[in-house]
Amino acid sequence: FCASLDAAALIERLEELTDTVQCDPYKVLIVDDSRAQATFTERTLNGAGIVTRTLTDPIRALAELNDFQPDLIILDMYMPECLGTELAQVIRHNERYVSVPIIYLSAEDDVDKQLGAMSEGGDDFLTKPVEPRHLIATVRNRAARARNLKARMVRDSLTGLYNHTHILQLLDDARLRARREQKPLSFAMLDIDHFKRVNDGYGHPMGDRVIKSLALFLKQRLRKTDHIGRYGGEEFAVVLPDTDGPTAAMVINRIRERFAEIVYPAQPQDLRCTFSCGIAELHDEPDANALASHADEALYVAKRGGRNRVEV
Ligand code: GH3
Ligand code: MG
Ligand code: MG
Ligand code: MG
Repeated sequence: FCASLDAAALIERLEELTDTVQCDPYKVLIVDDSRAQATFTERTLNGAGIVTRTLTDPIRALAELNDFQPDLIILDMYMPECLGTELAQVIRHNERYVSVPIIYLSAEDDVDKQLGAMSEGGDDFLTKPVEPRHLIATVRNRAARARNLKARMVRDSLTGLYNHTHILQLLDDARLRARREQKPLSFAMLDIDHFKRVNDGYGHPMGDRVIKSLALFLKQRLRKTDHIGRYGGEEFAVVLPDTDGPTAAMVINRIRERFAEIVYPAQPQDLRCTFSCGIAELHDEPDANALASHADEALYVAKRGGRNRVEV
């Protein structure tokens, strides 16, 4: 990157990045009290390049969902601990899993019972023994559609970054992991300085270009393991796992300096922009919101201190 960047080229690159197709293998959680049945399902799906994890004890399903993050769930109907339909309802009560496809796989051949099960949180009902190609096609189609929908739901359409809700969810996941593994975690909030002047002086489309170019700048310069979100209009949020406050400040400061060098060609004169940033390092905050409000306080200090700066 040279000091004066061509904003149009930047935005083109951003669109390329946003469009990159996800091609990780689909992940399927199988819940079945019969080991033999589960093994058959596993082998069929694994043979088609689908990754599986199996639970013979449905009680562990919720913990496993959080850990494995499956694209789809295959549920047995009759298990000693609980019915498949009961488990489906518990899963559906969790906001994060309302749209994960649930497929029942059972020897139950009474159509009324099958329809009843589908009305209680399930999407499809396959009868054992299932034709392998039928199972694979059902899983692939449902998982593909669900993944596509989820990708849209969690992203901001202007920048392709994670949206407000999702970045806070990722922050909370990262917070729990950091606590468990005794590792540092930082959360950064960025806000473009005097952005109203950009809109007022150069028009809303120029404002959008600046927002997009900062989004791309962050994507290119942060690590793959960092999560970047558009927190609000011209506000961004970054989750930095394994990173303490001073290190996060160093990283964002470098980005801040380079971002301030970008020149947006415009009339009557070229435009330059800066941002301010507040960083919070995880201590014992009970949830993501508490950590976010600490970052917000630091951001306020950065603004009060004159803008174009990073505060921890
Ligand atoms: P400060 O340095 O204190 O942050 O000043 P500011 O002007 O950036 O302050 P403020 O946060 O009040 O203004 C943000 C402006 O961003 C207001 C709103 O019109 C504009 N904005 C919000 N979302 C968008 C967007 O998607 N596109 C454009 N072009 N402007 C937006
Ligand atoms: Mg069973
Ligand atoms: Mg703002
Ligand atoms: Mg602002």
